[in-house]
Amino acid sequence: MRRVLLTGAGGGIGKRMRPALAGIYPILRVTDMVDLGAPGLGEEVELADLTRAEDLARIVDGVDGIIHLGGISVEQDWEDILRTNIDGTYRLYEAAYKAGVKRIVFASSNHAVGFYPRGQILDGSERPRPDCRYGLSKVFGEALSQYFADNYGLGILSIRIGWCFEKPETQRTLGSWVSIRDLTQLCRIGLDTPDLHHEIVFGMSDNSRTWWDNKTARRLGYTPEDSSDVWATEVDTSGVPEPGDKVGLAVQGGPFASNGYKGDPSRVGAR
Ligand code: 15L
Repeated sequence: MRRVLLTGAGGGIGKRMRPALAGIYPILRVTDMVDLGAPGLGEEVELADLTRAEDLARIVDGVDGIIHLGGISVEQDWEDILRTNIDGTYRLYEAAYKAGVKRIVFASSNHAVGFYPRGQILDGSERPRPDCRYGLSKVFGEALSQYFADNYGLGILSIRIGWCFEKPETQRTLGSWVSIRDLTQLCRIGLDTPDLHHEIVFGMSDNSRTWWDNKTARRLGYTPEDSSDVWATEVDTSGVPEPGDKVGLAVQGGPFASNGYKGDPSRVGAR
């Protein structure tokens, strides 16, 4: 990999991953719609709107691999999700293929499978169960990744990212927490592993209390350096109350599954 493109570089994860990627690849091209400041050593900065074809063609030009963090990262109206996460991601992949990009790391989310009950162990081979429109767009992105691997020969890693903030605050996020260092390691695995087709892994650190078996990530060489275990006692004794309604508290997606839920909450545990 000579030139790597980081989309969403001005977002919550992007801002922290940008310095973590500094100096790893000869050129890091960072892009977002918001001001990203001056380029650092070995960096190129591009302002771009991922829903504009001309911007897409410009940012993928000369790129070997993409870490695609850009887009909407929470639940939103269908029109916005459709334009940015679904249509925008498809068009980015299409532009990437045309430009000869070989690798993509797709920032999927645990909300692609957020309607699985808490306690059920997932390993990435299960059927999707999105918990909201945002989660549905991540299911689309995983399917898109499979299609571009199968049909166009790109190597793609979909990472179902958990809770990538400084530290976990609830029982749910103790299970899903990932440090920026570990998430960056996973992205590098996606860019650098030889002969990658398409794999789905969980973006989590080495957490003991989790509902995810990250065996595919381990097979690809992932050795997380951080763990939410160091905050377990703090969360047990003084963590914030678990947010969400009855449905959210029953399923892995938590409050994302609560938003706009129209069904019968008593059925969730049974499914
Ligand atoms: C996500 O996908 C979101 O982008 C992030 O903001 C968190 O809320 C996280 O999931 C979560 O599962 O809580």
